[in-house]
Amino acid sequence: MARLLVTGGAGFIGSNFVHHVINHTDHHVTVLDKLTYAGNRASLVGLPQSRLTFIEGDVADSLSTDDLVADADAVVHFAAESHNDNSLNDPSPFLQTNIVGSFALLEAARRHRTRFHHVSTDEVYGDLALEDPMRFTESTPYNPSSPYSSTKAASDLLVRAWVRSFGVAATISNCSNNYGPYQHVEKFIPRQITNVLRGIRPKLYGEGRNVRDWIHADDHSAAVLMILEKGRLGDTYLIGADGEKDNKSVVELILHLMGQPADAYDHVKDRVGHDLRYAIDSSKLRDELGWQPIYRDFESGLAATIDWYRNHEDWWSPSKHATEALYAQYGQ
Ligand code: NAD
Ligand code: TDX
Repeated sequence: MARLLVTGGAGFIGSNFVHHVINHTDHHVTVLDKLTYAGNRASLVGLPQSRLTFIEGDVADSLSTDDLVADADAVVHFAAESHNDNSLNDPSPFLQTNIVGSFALLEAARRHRTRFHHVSTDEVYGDLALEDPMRFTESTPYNPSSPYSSTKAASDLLVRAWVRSFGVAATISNCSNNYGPYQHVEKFIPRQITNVLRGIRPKLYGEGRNVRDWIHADDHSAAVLMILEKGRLGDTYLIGADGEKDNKSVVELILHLMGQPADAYDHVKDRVGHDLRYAIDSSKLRDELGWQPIYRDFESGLAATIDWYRNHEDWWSPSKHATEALYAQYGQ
């Protein structure tokens, strides 16, 4: 049995990963999470106490994280400030957590020779034109657009440097847009679902032509676990499930699945510097490690996600009002 330290395990993808690990392995999980506005202990409720330890703390606090990294067989690093819109309004916490926090963890992994996996995003590669047949691969040059994606690019580069300079046993994964349960209501899909549940019209940035490559969070979790167990040290793996959709189509599908008219949404102010399109070629992960997504049908995955939000209003309701108040402040 291995001992995993999962940073950001009370967030969206981190909590899905903890559920996945507990359900599919016999590893023990220690979650280290600062419980920012995006962290929620309720996302870990129901998991067996014997398999899970929760520590509230900051990844950038190197004194308190050192022992946790020393005690772990592997660190899976999800903790981050993750929302592009927030990074445009106040970049500072993004630099602190995504760069200084990753640096502190890498130093601890170096000291204790702990296996390290860094969870990152396809946004480090910038964006693609709508009509471009190309997709991102592991050799696409870095070209991030937002404060968020530039801090994720910076932390990827720190990991690469710590591998090469200090021999840290690390891997990196860059994944596309996730959807599924436990995602904060600030993000596109849960925002629109919970808007409809509250009788508020969904909000589409600009014309809604921007394309995102959707993957279910549980498929992301399975890929991260596989890279942790079988990935080549020092390597980067792209994770994606061939799920390209433009935002307008996603809003229309949510409205359709929730029994609303197709045009019952508002166009609002576009995001500054809004990336046009992300698309992942995950051949390396599929060919070398044998990973395959299980959620291949976006419509049924989305319908299950809508059901989850419908049945878990107690989970999302406490964040909804403040989130919409913040969007209203920025005209979105
Ligand atoms: P999230 O915002 O839902 O969760 C982030 C978690 O990290 C929260 O629980 C928060 O409390 C915690 N956290 C924040 N700062 C911390 C700190 N200083 N110390 C300890 N914990 C801290 O984010 P998410 O969407 O689950 O993303 C998780 C990771 O996956 C991020 O690294 C993100 O860049 C990456 N990623 C996300 C997506 C996506 O679609 N959401 C896609 C690809 C990669
Ligand atoms: O209300 C909205 N209306 C809208 O049209 C919101 C919140 C978003 N959008 C658009 C912006 C994007 O084109 O929807 C798309 C998705 O937006 P987000 O959910 O904010 O995700 P994105 O900016 O694409 O980034 C996400 O995927 C990559 C995650 O938040 C990142 O953490 C991850 O790295």
